[in-house]
Amino acid sequence: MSDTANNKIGVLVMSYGTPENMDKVESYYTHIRRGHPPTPEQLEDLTGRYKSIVGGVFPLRENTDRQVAALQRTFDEMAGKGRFVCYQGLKHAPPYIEDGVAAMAKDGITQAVGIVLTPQYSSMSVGGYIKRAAEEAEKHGISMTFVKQYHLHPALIRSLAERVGNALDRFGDRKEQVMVLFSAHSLPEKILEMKDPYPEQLLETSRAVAEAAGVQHWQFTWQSAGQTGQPWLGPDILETLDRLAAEGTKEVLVTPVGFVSDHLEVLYDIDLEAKKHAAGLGMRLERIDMLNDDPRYMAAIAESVREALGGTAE
Ligand code: FEC
Repeated sequence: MSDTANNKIGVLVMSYGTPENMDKVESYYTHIRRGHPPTPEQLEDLTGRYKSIVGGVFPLRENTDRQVAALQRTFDEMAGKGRFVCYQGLKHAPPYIEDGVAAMAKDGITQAVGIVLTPQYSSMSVGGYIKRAAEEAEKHGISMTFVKQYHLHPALIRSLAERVGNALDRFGDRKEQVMVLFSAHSLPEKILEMKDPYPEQLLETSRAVAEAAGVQHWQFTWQSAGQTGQPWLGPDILETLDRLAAEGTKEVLVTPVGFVSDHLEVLYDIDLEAKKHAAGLGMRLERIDMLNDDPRYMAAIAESVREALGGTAE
């Protein structure tokens, strides 16, 4: 890939997106449902979940902003100011993926790389982001390449392993007994027929983190499955907790390896729902701190972007 005339490389940092405020929950939910508005019950349920999470209603927005700013600083330090320029593109809320690509074009960018703020690839998640960005880039004549996954990047694994170690210390002399439960967002079961790499990549990340943290007792479980009437990958974390409790497990450390930020699926599904469920079973449940703008996570992204350029950004 050749350098651009103005020598700048655009980096499209893509993330899930969250409503801008409470009034936008319905349009956000409708976008997730590919244009089908939610029923009043579904809307009430989602609004209720946003209302009950701590730290403001939409922490993902601020976290994504912080991640993109931190990534820009990382690139500036790594390659000199102005060589890489980061743009944000969200899947389900403004600024949408297409807005990010259009902003690059407006700035005269002709060469770009796209990366998603989730480490593992699935055709239903990352594949969807890439498709939209690639289509928009083509419209603007931008030559764009993508990082599909970075689920085994050494800096990512080290960061997650350190978080596991720190969280295990909270259990004091019980830490050897703790079951480390790696988790990720479920997807419809039909991805298995498509030979999608998502489940295997999640296991690879989990295995590498467990090994780096010296963890013997670990399992993987799904979380946050949707209510779409079709079967989703399981077991769900609540079922896994039931089974672990029946087997005598008393302490669990949830380690979400498919998510990188504090957001609804972590702050509600794990911190409120799963924690309450575990307490009802007489278990203590803790969670690792999320990566957010962790410098090593930012370095993992920046290095993956440079690798995707095949060394032309030196
Ligand atoms: O904090 C926030 O405001 C947003 C949190 C959030 C993240 C997230 C990540 C992923 N999702 C993935 C797949 C699906 C599929 C459906 C689906 C539905 C929802 C709904 C909400 C939601 N997701 Fe999400 N997801 C987040 C939030 N997700 C809200 C709608 C109501 C609900 O089910 O709770 C089903 C779509 C359909 O109906 O057809 C599929 C995957 C990820 C992780 C990768 C990524 O970040 O892109 C996979 C964060």
